[in-house]
Amino acid sequence: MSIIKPRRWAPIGALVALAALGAACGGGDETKTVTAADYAFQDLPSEVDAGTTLKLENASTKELHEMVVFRIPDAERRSVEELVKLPEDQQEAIFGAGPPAMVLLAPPGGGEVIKAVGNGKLTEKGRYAVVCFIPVGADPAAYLQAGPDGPPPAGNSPPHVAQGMFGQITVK
Ligand SMILES: [Cu+2]
Repeated sequence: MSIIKPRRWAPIGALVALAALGAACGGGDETKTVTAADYAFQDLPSEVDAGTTLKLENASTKELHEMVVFRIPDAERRSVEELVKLPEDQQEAIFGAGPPAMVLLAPPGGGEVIKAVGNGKLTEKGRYAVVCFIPVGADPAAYLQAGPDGPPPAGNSPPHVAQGMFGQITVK
């Protein structure tokens, strides 16, 4: 399973510029709140208008959750369920081609959400995969305070995506 680290994705400036472009083109400016639970995304809308902002709330009292949102290439027809079960190198080829549209991290117990990549706004039309890669049982504080070397090793803990924490959103 892919262990993609949010801090590998640096070009936040480009995403902010895209977001500004999207705003100029009009479209929706709604906000939808997605709830992260152990181990699923709840209230994930299946379709939103371009310009919609996603917020993340963590309903868990013990697990850190993240919402990594990748745009799926237009030529890719497989479901998100199929894509997240591919071997790591094939997943990287699909999801690792560019930075994700957003990475939001929500600590357990209702702590402040961290916008690691993007501002939560979806501006480009298309199909998106929504995934949480946090390892089961990860120490939230250690994970959030990780330095440039990335989060602590996951050991044998599977990522939440392997427990079913994934979904799909279409931006129209
Ligand atoms: Cu999670």
